[in-house]
Amino acid sequence: MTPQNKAAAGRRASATKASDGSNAKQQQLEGFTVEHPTTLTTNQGLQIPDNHNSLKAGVRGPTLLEDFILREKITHFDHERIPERAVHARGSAAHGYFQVYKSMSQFTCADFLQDPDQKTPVFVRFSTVAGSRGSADTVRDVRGFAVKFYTREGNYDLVGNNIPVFFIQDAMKFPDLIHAVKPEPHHEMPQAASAHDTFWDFASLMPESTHMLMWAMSDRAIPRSLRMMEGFGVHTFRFVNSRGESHFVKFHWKPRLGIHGLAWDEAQKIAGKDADFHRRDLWEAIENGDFPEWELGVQMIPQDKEHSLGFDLLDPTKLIPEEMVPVQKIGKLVLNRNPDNFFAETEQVAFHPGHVVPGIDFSNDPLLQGRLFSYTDTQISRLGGANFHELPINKGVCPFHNFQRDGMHRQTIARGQVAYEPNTLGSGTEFRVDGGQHGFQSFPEEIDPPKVRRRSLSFDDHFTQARLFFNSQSAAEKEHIIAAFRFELSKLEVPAIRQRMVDNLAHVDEKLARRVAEPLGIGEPDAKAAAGRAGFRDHRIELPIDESPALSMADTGDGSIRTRKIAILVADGVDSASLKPIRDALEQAGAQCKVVGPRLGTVASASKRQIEVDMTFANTPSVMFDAVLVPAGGESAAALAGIGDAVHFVLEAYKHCKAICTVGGGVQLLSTLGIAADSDAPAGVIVAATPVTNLGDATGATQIAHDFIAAIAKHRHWDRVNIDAVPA
Ligand code: HDE
Repeated sequence: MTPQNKAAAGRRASATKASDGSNAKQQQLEGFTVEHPTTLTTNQGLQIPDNHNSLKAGVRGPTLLEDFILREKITHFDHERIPERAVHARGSAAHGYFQVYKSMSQFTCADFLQDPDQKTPVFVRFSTVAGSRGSADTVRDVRGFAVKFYTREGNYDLVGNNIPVFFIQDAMKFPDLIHAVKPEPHHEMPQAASAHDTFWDFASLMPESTHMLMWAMSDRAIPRSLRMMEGFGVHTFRFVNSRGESHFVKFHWKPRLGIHGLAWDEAQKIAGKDADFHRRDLWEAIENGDFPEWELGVQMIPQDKEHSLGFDLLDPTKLIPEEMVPVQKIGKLVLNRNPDNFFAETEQVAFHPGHVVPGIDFSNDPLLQGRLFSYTDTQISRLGGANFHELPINKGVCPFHNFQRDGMHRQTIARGQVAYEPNTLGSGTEFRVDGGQHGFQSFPEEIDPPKVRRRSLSFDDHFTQARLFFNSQSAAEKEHIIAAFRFELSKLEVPAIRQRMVDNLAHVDEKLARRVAEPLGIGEPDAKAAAGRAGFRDHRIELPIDESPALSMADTGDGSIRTRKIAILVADGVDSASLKPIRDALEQAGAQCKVVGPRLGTVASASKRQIEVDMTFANTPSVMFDAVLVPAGGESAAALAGIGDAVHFVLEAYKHCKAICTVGGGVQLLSTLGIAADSDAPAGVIVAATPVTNLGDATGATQIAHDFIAAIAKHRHWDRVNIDAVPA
C-alpha cells in the first residue's frame, strides 16, 4: 500500500467506527471504492499481458483493428471528459458532519434538526462561479457554498453562496447575467473575471444588481481561505413544524476562524503562483487535522410577520439585517475527510435546491422558484442521464424506491412484474398513494391571484441596502471597495459603461461614486441621468438602522492563529538560539512555520548549527504566507538584503499589510528597505532590536512571540499608510 493509500485507509477505518450516525455515508461509499491493482485487466476482467505495445502486423507493421485491448483503452480515454458545470465549474469539496445543538422541533420537523446526539453526514462543495474547471482559485468572484446533508429522511441540499444576496430578482434574467459575466463569446476572454465590458454593460443596465455589486467588490469576493468565509442560503426558505406552522427562515454559515480576505494585488499574484491556492489550503487543513468548522445560524420570521420588515423577504437582492432579526446559532458543521477521488465525488456530486426534507419548504422568491427547475435539468445534461441520483456520491443513505425506471446507466435492479401505481400485483394487496398524511407535505399557502408576467412593486428599492452595506464597512473596507470598482471599470473599453455605472453608484453614496469616477477618465457621476434610465427603481424603504456591524469582516473570528502560515527568512549566519523559542511559540499557537532560504538543504547558523530550509525565495513568494519573521543574525540579515527575491518578499508582505517581525540584526533589513524600524514602526510590524544574547533567554523571546502572535491574529493591518508607494 502506498503511504497515501495507507493514510486514506486509516481515515476510513476511524470514520467507520463512529456510532453517532456520522459514518452512514462513508460506510455506503466503502462499497464502491477500489484500491490500486497489482495486475491489469480489461474492463471485462481479462488479464492484460503487455500494457506497452499494441497488436501489429509484424513489429514494424500497422496496428490491427482486431486489438480490442487497445481499442477498449483508447475508447475509454476518448470519453473521459464530461461537460463542466455551466456555472460553478471550479470547485473543491470535503466530507464531514452536521450536528444540531438542541432540538428545533418548535420550528421544524426536519429529522436532522431534532437530536443533538445525532451527527448527519455531509458533503460540502465550494466553488467560484464564472471560471472554467481549471481556472484560478483566487479570482474576484462570488463563492458557492453547497452542502449536501445525507439525512435519514433523504438528501437535503442547502445550495448557497458566500454572499447573502444575488444580482437579479427573477430567474428569467439568469442566463443573461451569466452570458454577460462569462468570457465574451467572440474571443472567449477574459477567463474567470468580471472586469470586462459585457459584465458591466449588463450590470449597469440592471440597477437591481447594485447591492450584490457592493459585496462582489468587497474583500468577500477574494477570500483568504474557503475556511474563512461565511455561507448563506440567500433566499428565504420556510421551516414547518409537525403542527404545520410555518416560519420564514434565512440560513447562515458562520466560520469559526472569522471572515478574512486577501489583498487584491496578492489575489492576482496567487492566481499565477498557485492557481490551486484555496483547494490546497482546504485539503492540507483537513490532512493536518485542522478540521474547518462553521456554525449554522438561522433568522426566523413567523408566517404572520411576513410583511413586517419594510422590504420584501421574497426579494433575493435583500438581506435581513442581523440587528433587525438576530441570527440564532443552531448547530455546527465540521469537515473532517478529504474525498478519495476528485471526479467520482467532487465532480459528480449533484446539488439541487429542490432536494428538501419534511420540515423545510420554499418561499415564493422568483429566483428560487426558477432554480427549482434548473438543477435537475442541468445534471441530466452534465452527468449523462436521469439516473445521476444513483451515483455513489449522490445516493441517499436512507432507502429510496419508486416506479421510475430505466434510462442511461441504470444501476438498480428492480425485481418484479410491477412498475406502476396503483397496483394489486406488486405487494399482494392493493397499493395506492394519494392524499396521504405522511412524507413531505407542501406548506398549504393560500394563493388565488391572476396570472401575471410582472414584478411586485415591493421589489422596487435597489439602493437602500447597498447603502446600508457600504455604511457598515470599516474605513479600510470602504477603500477596498472603491479600489475594486476602479480596477474593474478601468478595464472597460467603452467609457459610456463606466459612466453609467458611476451614475448608478451616486444613488448608493455620492462620495463613493465620485471617488470611483476620479481616475476613470469620465465625467462626474450623474444621479439624475441614472434615474432617467429604463429599469431604474428607487421606491425607498425605510430601515430602522443606518449601519449593520454584522456586515463588516473586521474583527471577526476567534482570535486564534491556528493554520496561519509564517515564513521564516534565513541565510547563513542566522541566530538559531533566538529563533527557536519564537518558532516554538508560533507552532504551539497552531501556526505553520516554513523556513525560506536562498537554497534547499540547510543554512549554517551563527553558532554553526545546520537549519533545515523548506522552500527557496525562487520557488515560494510572500503571497503564500500570512506573516514574515526575520530572525536575529547580522550576517544573515546582510545576506538577505543582497538577495532581490528576499527583499521583494519582505516589501511585498509589508505592502499586503501582513504582520512582520524582525529581531536583532533582522531589524536592519527593515531600515534598509525604508520601513520605520524604531518606536514609529507601522501597525503590525514588530521590531525587537534587543541584543541577540538577551533574546536567547525565554522571557525576551516570549514577549516578542506574544506581540507577533497578536499581530498575526488581526489577520491584516489594512490601515498601514502609504503602501501604494511600496515598490512590490
Ligand atoms: Fe445556481 N446553478 N443558479 N445559484 N448554483 C448551478 O447547477 C441556477 C443561484 C449555486 O457545487 C448549476 O449543478 C439558476 C443562486 C451553487 O455543484 C445550474 C439560478 C445561488 C452551485 C444553476 C441560479 C446559486 C450552483 C450549474 C437563478 C445562491 C454549485 C451546475 C434562477 C443561493 C453547486 C449545477 C455545486 C450551480 C442554475 C442562482 C448557488 C446551472 C437557473 C441565487 C453553489 O443548474
